[in-house]
Amino acid sequence: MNDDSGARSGSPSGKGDLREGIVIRSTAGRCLVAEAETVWTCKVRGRLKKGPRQVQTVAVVGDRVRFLVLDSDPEKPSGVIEEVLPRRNRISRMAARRSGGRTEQVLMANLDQVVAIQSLLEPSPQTGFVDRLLVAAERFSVAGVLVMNKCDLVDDLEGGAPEIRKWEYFTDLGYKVIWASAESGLGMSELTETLADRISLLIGASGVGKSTLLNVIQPGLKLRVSEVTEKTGLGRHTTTRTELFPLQGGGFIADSPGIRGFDPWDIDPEQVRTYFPDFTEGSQVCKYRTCLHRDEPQCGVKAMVRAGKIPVWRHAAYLALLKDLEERKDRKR
Ligand SMILES: Nc1nc2c(ncn2[C@@H]2O[C@H](COP(=O)(O)OP(=O)(O)O)[C@@H](O)[C@H]2O)c(=O)[nH]1
Ligand SMILES: [Mg+2]
Ligand SMILES: [Zn+2]
Repeated sequence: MNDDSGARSGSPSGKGDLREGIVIRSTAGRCLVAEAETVWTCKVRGRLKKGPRQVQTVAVVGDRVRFLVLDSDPEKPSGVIEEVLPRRNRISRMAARRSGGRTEQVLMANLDQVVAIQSLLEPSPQTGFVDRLLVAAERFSVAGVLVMNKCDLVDDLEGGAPEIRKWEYFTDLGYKVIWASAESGLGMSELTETLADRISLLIGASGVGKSTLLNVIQPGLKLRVSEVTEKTGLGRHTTTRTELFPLQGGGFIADSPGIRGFDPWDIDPEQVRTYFPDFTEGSQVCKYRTCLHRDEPQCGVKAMVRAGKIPVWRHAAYLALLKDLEERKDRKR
């Protein structure tokens, strides 16, 4: 995707060319920028780094940037980032500063979707895991996708054991659910299509088959892929940096050990109910506008649970998340 409109000097492929690419890695001194099949090593133009801003905050992973070509030698392609295009969204966490107070640390920009991966068996789905990940998707206004792997381990997939049918609830809520098996190939083309031309953050517990799935889709792709801990579904804070990996068919997979589980997403307990789209209808008739749908009287959401319109497990997942976020907030005080 060349754009010569701002180029300073002539040649279409050489020095002075202005191009557009996506930042796939950002470190203190420089960025790696993917443009078509080439990965360019780029510095950031000094004027973009006004005040205390560092390179990492000027251009983060996922940013679309315009860069000036310095060297188009395929052995060492390099350039200078001249412009960071407006971000569609950003994922950040509030990091504690030594001086006190908190500062925003942007982990990545322009995410298209959160892909929650779990297996039907071995290991069985973690309670609340998908609900949490989809809250994250709502929080950042990106699509939520659910991949149910290891379908080959279930005898009668269509026939409908209740614990399998349960996941169709998310389809009804408007999320994409992919029934998959890295073993049999089920859902692999749907998964490939879903990942194409998008920036996707994949998250799953250890053992659900993330590496195997990616290896089927693109052999040789070496990713860690965000894992959540078995016990709580919450990730640990790490400072390991985010990176994007280009897919052959276009698109990128975000590998971000810093975005595991829920830690960095900074959601207020009072806010979390707004990220359950199925609660919207019931909450209109709650007696209290500030109702957390927990112990309050005349709660429209609990009425819908009693009427069987919202599953008990879904409401329970909400309550567990609410409690977690409250405890987390207390600890931070
Ligand atoms: N039966 C079955 N096993 C699978 C499937 N996908 C992965 N596995 C197995 O599950 C185990 C964990 O897979 P792995 O990709 O390492 O999981 P990760 O920890 O999420 O990266 C391995 O023994 C895989 O062979 C699948 O679709 N069906
Ligand atoms: Mg793995
Ligand atoms: Zn309520």
